[in-house]
Amino acid sequence: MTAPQKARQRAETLREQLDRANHQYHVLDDPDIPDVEYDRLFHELRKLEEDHPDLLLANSPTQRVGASPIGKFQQVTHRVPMRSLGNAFSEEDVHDFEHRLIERLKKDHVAPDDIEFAAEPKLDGLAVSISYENGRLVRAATRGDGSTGEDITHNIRTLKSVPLELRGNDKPPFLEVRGEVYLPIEGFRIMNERLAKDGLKEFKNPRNAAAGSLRQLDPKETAKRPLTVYMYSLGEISGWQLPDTHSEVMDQLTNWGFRVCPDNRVVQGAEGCLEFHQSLLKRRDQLPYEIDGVVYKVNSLGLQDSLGFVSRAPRWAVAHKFPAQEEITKILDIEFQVGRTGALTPVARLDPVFVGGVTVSNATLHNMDEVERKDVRIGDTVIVRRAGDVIPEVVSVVTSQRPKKTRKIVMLEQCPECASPVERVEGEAVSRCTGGPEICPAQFKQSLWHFGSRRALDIDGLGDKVVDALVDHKFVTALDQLFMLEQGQLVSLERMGEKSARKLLDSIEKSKTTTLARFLYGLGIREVGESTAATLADHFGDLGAIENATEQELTDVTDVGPIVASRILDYFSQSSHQTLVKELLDLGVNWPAPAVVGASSQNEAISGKTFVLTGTLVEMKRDEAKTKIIAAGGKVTGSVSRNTDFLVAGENAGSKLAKAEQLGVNILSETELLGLLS
Ligand code: D41
Repeated sequence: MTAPQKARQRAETLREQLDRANHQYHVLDDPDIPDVEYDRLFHELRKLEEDHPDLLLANSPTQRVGASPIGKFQQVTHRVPMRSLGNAFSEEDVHDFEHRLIERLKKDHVAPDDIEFAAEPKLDGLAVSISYENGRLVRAATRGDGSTGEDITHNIRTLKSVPLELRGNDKPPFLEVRGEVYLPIEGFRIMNERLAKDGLKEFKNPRNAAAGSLRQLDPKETAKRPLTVYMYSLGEISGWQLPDTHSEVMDQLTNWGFRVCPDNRVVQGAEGCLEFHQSLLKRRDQLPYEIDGVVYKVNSLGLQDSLGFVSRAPRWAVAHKFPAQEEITKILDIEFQVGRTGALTPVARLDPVFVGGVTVSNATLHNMDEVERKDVRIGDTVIVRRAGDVIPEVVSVVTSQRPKKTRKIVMLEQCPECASPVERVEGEAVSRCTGGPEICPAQFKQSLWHFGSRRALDIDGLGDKVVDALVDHKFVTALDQLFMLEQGQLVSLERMGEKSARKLLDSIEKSKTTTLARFLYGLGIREVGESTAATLADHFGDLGAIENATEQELTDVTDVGPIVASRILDYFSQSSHQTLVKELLDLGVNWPAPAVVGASSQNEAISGKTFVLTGTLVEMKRDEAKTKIIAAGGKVTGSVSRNTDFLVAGENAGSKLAKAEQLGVNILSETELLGLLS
């Protein structure tokens, strides 16, 4: 072989290897070579192409960011229009949708008993069209108004999840695919972090960030953004035999090397659609991408043809929206809520608004730094967000709608609950009531509620209403008095019958037998959260040792730094706390003595190992599993990393499972976990 022949062959091999590595990494989320190896191959190819310019091909992996900035975007006409989607907002709308389909198909004498649907998450990104001639990417365009979009070929080429060259053998002479370009939530977070660090304006949401990234005139800018894409339909196509169903088309797109959403499902009838909607709505906050609903498409392409289009939307598809997570409303007033540690949180009283599926009339402003950063004032029109079960928050002010008269928000000088002075420690974002739970009823109520909460003493029936009543009636003025309550006192409370009083007393009695970790956590020592409490309990084994520990002994414990240590020392140095703890023990609060170190209660399979729990567990609640793992000497964390020893995957496990697989973390089923625990 001559030298130029050799170079040509080497370049070809390198291109194949790089394309394959790209596909593994960006489409399958399953990298199979290390980054450094990719870089080596990439640089070798680039060098070869520099030395032999005749070897350079337009679709070489080195040419993704080849183009220079353009002056403006060219217009592109979609020969097959990009349709829009009709909307459904309720279950009834979905049943109506199915009903319309059946009626229409009956007329054509093709009505099936039960219609099969392809159900897909509806990504909140930007619709694009990408065209291939003889397997090569030639053009990409935005959806625009559906008939004309903008040419964004140079930007789309920078997305490594988009093949420049179709994979496989069965390549049509012409193929147009359509999909949604979006920013994964993690990518959005990283991008905003970078912008903030550079003192630049952050993007409001992943959708805006994706749109802004695609509309860059310089592809080098687009290449810096972690954009990706899921394909969801075909556009124009020639010289290729269509399969029978949409889901088969999606399978073929996967074969050609495109990314297709792994959460797509084929379901039966409106009922199947609604189940899909519900299960995805539940998982909404765990998904690695943002969605604003789901899309149902009649799966049979033959039926799609019979149904056709009405104005600009197909009759055979509908978008079933999720409740909006953001809404606009007005701030009527600001109040300050006093938390367990005295922190004063500014809370906006809102003109009630339906958002995230419920009516919201209060939203947190977090702290005064946030109030200033967002420049929120009373009277302002604001965007309120309620995502999942998170407390609703004020996101930003709609400054264009600011009335002439607004009132600035100022921190109080006195606690609204007990009139003690409010202080703000230098360098901290929060202001605090200095009264403490002994003086401030708000702090005491929160402490009491915390003491009885699920992860502390777990007292069933001690909700915030009952806590308020007990404190307001002065039945409980210190934690220990909880254990002196009597039936007569309880039934004298509003909305408390004989039966619920009995039940509450029973669960208070039951809560006396607990664990050292729960008890410590329940005391509500600042900076001592659930996991620190567990570590302390584990390390010291008994309460006396913790009460009498020196600073040195405390900081010797993993994860306990000087601040946490000083909070613990501070807490137990107060005589009121010493008395309280003694009282609680005298009243019968108890926990099993610690196992002797090295004795048989340590579970070897679990002790010292780090676990992550994901998905729905069937046999036990996640909390329960967590408690058991910790009790067996293991650790439970929230996210998968190289330090994770086991991922326990329940039903519908999602991104954490994928990540664990990628990192080669051991994966356990719930049954296997139970096996280890027993
Ligand atoms: O995920 C999406 N955003 C999505 C959008 C999807 N999964 N499927 C879609 N299917 C269509 C039809 C049925 C018209 C092929 C769509 C869209 N359209 C769409 N995106 C923007 C406007 C319409």
